[in-house]
Amino acid sequence: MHSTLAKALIAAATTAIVATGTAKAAPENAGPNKATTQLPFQSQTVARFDLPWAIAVIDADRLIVTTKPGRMYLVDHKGGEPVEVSGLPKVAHSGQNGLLDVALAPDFAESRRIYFTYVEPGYGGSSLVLARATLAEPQGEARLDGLEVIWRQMPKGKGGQPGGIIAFAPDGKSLFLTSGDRMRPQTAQDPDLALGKVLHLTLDGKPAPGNPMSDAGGVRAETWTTGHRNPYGLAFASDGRLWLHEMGPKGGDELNLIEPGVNYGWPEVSYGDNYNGTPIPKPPTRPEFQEPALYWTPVIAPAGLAFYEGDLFPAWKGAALIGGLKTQTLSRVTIKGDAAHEDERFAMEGRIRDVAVAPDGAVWVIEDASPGRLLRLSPR
Ligand SMILES: [Ca+2]
Repeated sequence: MHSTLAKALIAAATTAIVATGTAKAAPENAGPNKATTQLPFQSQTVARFDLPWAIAVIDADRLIVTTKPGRMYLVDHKGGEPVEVSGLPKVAHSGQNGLLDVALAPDFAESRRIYFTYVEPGYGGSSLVLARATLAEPQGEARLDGLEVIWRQMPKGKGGQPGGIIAFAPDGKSLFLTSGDRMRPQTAQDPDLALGKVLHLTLDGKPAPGNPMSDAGGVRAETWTTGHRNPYGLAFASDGRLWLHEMGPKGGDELNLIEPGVNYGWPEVSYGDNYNGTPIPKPPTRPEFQEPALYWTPVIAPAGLAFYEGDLFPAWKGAALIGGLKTQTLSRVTIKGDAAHEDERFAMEGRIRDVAVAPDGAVWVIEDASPGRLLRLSPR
């Protein structure tokens, strides 16, 4: 290209980026980070479960644990054995599918209501569903009352990578739900399929008012963001911004800042490539898609996301804690503006499936294994 023309084009492009105000720093690849075995915490094994999937903290001592095969437990780490919760629905447990996330309703202290996700069996395949129920604890027992499915992925179909993470809005008036691509990549770009999306729903599972396509009806009215692969982490930071991580294919795990109406590019662009080796265009080649804030190549297989605001680990305040299934690690990621940096990666002894922070500042993690341990992390 003629050098004068090239300079003019670069100047024009620079002007355009500055003018739109959307210029963002190139994402950082956290891949080469090595896990440290110099751990600032001790791990207390509180219980063991068959394939635990998610944890929800009730208070400093008590948690709810789900297992992928379809069981739910109440745990009191100062009490006895975990108490199994009865009244669970039948789940389609196979591969990555099964009983998934659990979260306390914003008014749990009064209502005792919980929300949870699972893969529901049916003709022609299965579907991700969002359900809610009331947790009753009569005389040392535990059961779900008033179970209702409030959102259902339709049509049913095959495939893993269900997503299924629940995050309530900071005002407690709506919720966000991740939906994976069920191993059918092109669905993530189909605006009429609730696959590869983040949905924004009312507490009754209906499209939340004010969504980017709220007038369009159907799946479009439920959709907050588009173009995700398999998001197993979704959480609000203390500043009220929503963050998500998702597993890439061969390379290209992502941490994304979630903003309404944005398309995050899967499967059109990725810092990873297909498992069969065929390349996928890199995000800078398609500026209409939002780049991640951070990506991991090689992958960590991120699972579980919690922002640390406790007092036991003062150096971690405001950081995102992210489990790694493949790397058997716990990552501490610092966020500054729209950029993210993986500050530390702690070597754990198993595949970390979920992370939570208790009100006393302790960090809780579970392992993806059978048996998989529930661990309470506190300073050495
Ligand atoms: Ca992406």
